[in-house]
Amino acid sequence: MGYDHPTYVYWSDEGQFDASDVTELGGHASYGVEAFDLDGDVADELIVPGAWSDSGGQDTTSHVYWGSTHGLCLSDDLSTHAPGEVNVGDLDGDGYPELLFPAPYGGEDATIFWGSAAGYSDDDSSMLGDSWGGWAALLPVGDTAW
Ligand SMILES: [Ca+2]
Ligand SMILES: [Ca+2]
Repeated sequence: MGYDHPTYVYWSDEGQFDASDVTELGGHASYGVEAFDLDGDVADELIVPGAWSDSGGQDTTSHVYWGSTHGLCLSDDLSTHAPGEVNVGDLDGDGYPELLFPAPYGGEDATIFWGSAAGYSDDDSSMLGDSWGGWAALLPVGDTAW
């Protein structure tokens, strides 16, 4: 059984949905999808955590689909460990939110992707360094005052 199940966005038109007005996004049995305006341009981005790899393993790809007035653009693809969900918060106060993906199944590290004007990438990320730190990463970080 594969886990290559996409994520669907149904677009509304004045509060009405039409089943034919749908966008299929990459996804891996994702749940815990978040909409958040990461770059402050008013259009929300869609953060799609990878729940499982296609083969069911923990090495997953999570996606940030960038919002615009024309819909969703191509994604930043991030290497994660079956996070299933994401937390968003500006941990260093520079105005760019960080993405915190837990690693809830153990044996892997939770990952912080640092926000910047260039978006998000594996090259600008930090492991929390504790194989069970994934559970701690499930705490909300969006309204911290530190
Ligand atoms: Ca935005
Ligand atoms: Ca930041």
